[in-house]
Amino acid sequence: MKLTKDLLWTGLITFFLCVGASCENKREEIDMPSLDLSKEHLIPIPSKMVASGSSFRLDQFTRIVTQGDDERLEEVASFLAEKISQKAGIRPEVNPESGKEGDPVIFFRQQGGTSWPNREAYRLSIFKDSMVLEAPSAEAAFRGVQTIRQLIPEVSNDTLAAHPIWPVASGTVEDYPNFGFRGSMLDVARHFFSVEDVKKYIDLLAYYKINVLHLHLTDDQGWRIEIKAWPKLTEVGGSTEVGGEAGGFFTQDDYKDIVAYANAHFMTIIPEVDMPGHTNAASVSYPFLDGTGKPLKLYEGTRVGFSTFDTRKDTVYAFLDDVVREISAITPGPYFHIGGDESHSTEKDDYIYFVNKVEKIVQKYGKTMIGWDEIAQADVDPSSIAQFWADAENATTAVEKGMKVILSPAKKAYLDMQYDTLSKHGLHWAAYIPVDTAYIWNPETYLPNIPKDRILGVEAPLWSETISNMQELEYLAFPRAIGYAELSWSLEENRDWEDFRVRLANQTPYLQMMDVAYYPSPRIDWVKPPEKSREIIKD
Ligand code: TNX
Repeated sequence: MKLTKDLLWTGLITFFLCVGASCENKREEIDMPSLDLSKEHLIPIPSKMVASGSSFRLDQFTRIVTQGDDERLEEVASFLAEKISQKAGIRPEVNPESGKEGDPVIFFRQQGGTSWPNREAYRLSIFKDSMVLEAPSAEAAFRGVQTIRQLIPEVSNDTLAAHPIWPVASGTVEDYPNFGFRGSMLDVARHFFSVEDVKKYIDLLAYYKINVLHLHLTDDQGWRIEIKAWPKLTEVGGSTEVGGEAGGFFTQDDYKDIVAYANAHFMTIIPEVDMPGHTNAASVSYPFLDGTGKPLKLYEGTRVGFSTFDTRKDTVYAFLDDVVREISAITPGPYFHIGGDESHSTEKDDYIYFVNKVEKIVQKYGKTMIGWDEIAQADVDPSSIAQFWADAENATTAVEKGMKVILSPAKKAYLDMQYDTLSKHGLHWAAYIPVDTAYIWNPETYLPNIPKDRILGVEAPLWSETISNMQELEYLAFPRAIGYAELSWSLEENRDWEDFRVRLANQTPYLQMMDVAYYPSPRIDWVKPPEKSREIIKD
């Protein structure tokens, strides 16, 4: 049944490519090598793979053809063409006018229907002369494209034909994510990171099918997002950072640029404005916001819990209305994160009053509220989401209130925890998290009393008290973020540390190509990337 369908598609593709073109001069038959798809080093590991023992010929004659009404399908095809060109130096044409029979084709076929396991599911069928990526949408096809990228070898084979060929193992991949929410968080408040830095982080995460980037935009040490109605937030509040360096902030245009870049990677940006605690930078900029009554000055240290908004002042909520409105207007994603953690200087009843009021503001601007797990103590709406980081009781309370939970257990998923006592950067208040500890846990059973359908997904936060540049960021995030990608995408029955270890060891060519300063954990037998065999010849 399956085979017949595949044959039909290969025939259809050939027909499509021959229309309007000369199909007479068939190319020489190239004997493609036998490759084993099941031995490829894919991360996250797909739901199902069946190898067929041959290989697809990727070369300078390869074209990409799309079929479907999702207007972004061709954009996804062009994304793949661009990535192939960066890796191999050949750029497949997308939807060319014509093609020659026998030339290899990568076919993107949008297929609706309800038989897909979920929204991001895709099927990739790889034959000798064609590769067929079937998916219900451009978004799902984008996830499949990451699989294709990972299957393309680093170096070409120069002996199969007169021109270089990148053989891709043949067979079928049927894949879908276990969780629809697969995220990381970047703290740009403790130390500021530039638009370019954030874009590189997006590139790296998207390659491993992560689809959410949560930006921690404000904290005691810095306010990093322009609010037009309140310019001092960034002029004053954005002027420093931990250690006293210059700080910085995103203009609204910068933020839009990040959002657009994330969108091009089918990634949702979640903005966080942390409150009512973690608000020193805001209160120094506009002292009427302050609820501590203590002298205010810019803060360059790393303590937490000393600041709070004045939760009983109407002007504070008028201010927050502007902030939530302006940020929501430039955030296409459905979420607004209000922080809500470690408000040690806010009285409990003030805290509850505050979260209740801010939830209404967030809803007024059409967003779903997310907060760190403490927000479950307020009278939160079931549509709001709690992000578990430390207190299992709060997570249970959230679920009792009908809320969904994002899992970010500090002991397992905090990217800012040191790997071990020798780690150059990071903290260890929650744990030391070596690469295996980060991988070996099950999000579905980590917390008792939380059924799977209450878990939105997994997010690995990267707090930035101890990191101030991209190399340091990469040292903490990689390779662990790659493990979290697998933990949130792949099914538990397919996850295995020993197997992951080997696949992770083989990420070196990609990490090296991307110039990632990853932590070379001694628990991984890192593979030395192959040398490029010769200059790539373009036709
Ligand atoms: C706790 S996790 C915090 C952050 C710190 C982090 C450092 C959370 C919601 N709050 O303010 O940066 O620990 O690991």
